[in-house]
Amino acid sequence: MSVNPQEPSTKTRTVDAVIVGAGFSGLYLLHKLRQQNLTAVVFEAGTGVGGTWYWNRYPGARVDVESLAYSYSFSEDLEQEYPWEERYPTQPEILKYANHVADRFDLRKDIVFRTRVTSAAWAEDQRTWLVRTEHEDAVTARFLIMATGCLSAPKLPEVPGIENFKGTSYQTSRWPHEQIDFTGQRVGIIGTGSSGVQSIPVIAETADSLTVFQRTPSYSLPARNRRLRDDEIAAMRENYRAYRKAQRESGAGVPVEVPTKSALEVSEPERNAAFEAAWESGSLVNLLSTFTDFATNQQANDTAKRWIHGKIRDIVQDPQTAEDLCPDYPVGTKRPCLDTNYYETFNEPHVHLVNLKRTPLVEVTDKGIRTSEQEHEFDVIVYATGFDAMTGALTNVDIRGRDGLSLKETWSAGPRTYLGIGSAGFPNLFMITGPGSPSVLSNMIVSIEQHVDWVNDVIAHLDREGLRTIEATPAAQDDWVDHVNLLASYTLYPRANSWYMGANVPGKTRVFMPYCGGVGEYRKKCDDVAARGYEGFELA
Ligand code: N01
Repeated sequence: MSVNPQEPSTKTRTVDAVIVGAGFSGLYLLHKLRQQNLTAVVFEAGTGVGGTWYWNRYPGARVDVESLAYSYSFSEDLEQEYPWEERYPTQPEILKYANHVADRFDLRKDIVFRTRVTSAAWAEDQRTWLVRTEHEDAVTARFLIMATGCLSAPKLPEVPGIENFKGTSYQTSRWPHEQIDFTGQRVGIIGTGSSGVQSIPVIAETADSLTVFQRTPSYSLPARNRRLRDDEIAAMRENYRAYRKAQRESGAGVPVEVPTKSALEVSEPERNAAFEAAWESGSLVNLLSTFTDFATNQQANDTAKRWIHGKIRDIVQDPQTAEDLCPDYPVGTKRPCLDTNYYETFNEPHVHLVNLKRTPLVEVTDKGIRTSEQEHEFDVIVYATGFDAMTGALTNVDIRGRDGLSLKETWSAGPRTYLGIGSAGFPNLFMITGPGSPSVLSNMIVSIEQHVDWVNDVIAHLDREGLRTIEATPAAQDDWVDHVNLLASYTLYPRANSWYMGANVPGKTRVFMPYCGGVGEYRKKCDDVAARGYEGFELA
């Protein structure tokens, strides 16, 4: 089936699978399904491929996993030939890679761009999905595969007056395609998660003034980014198969030395040396795996917290600003950041920090931002205020399963999935890196490839066996949700108001959404389920 990407068609048609999203998941899915001689159409809201890396074009945007590890493993030729340039590639470099993959595997002809999927309804008599788009496309498909990403439904701050601002506003996750010049501009930015932490130093380089509105500070490590050396690229290429195996068996999709000691059983100098080594390495996983009990024991975690506070106080000259930048929740329970000159930027005389815990946001005015203390006037406001994570992109589509069951309503008290792949009541619906899978706690590409391979295998199995449908059983789903919650309850994760918990979206039920048992364990579970004839799923 061929669709001209520039001219979204309005004809009703039938394919084996509708894929929603042309990011790293959607691209690989399309490639895999085609290899099975299945027909698929991908609907993509953007004008190009790349998903996260298409939308998040803000200054300073980079990935926090190293390029040689944050890349597809399915094609050895691609792996051997792709010329990565930097340790932590920039957004343009990653987008170039996504485009290269789309061209190399001739994927574009089955992608309909500029087209958002609005609804999908299961037709029991046909045992197919009817998928509709904003352009009135209607496609019938045996399988609906949501490759919509975990951080793709953006949210603005819940303050009145955003529309009243007379200057220019930008949202980090909806950044314009052209270069923005901040020279001579008074800029205000709301949000200090990864997007804020990465963009603040770059915006500060040219802005006349930059005022940072912080509700919750982040823990951030210096990325120590650099150009890759030829010898390290060659060494990785030589060793890629073994490295990929180690990735798949690891905790977070990035192989690291597994810690053997508690933070509380070593001397303070030994502990501090371990933290210093992680800080110097410029790697988040190194920090998070310094000790065995970092994620589970408050006292152990406090040692890291105090140590990082010391670093912040060493770097930031103004004592009040330094205190305001010190987080008080356990390290790692909100996603930590990797930065280049983040804390240093607050030593610049034209950069100011506003602590919203002391002086909350009141409104956006025509001139700028008003807190409980004063009105700040700006030419530009940047919103780095995050996403309705993990569920937003799924529930934004009106998905109706058996008997008109609404996914959004079914998940109103928190997402319910089996393995983060399927959901009871929604036959032949697959989620790539859905809630209940390791997803955001891992190197996303490792998790994406695992889900795509698993989904592809189960579709092949159904076809081989002459079966039409697969659906999670309510019992298996309940057990899985309980298991995911139980694992989270052993950790410190639930102690922070994070987007992992849905705490950043007012009214969203608080539940820890990802599976925190590690990608290696998770993969074993998925393989085991498949080996037992897709145990926990009903096949018919
Ligand atoms: O979003 P966030 P993000 N009033 O939700 C604040 C990945 N990522 O786009 O923490 C005032 O982390 C909010 O405050 P609080 C990565 O997984 C990766 O930065 O809710 N402030 C917070 O400070 C990351 O974790 C990379 O109290 C408000 C900020 O806005 C995830 O994406 C780069 C507010 C939002 O931070 C999301 O990151 C970028 C309000 N009403 C992103 N509402 C890399 O790979 C929100 N905030 C490096």
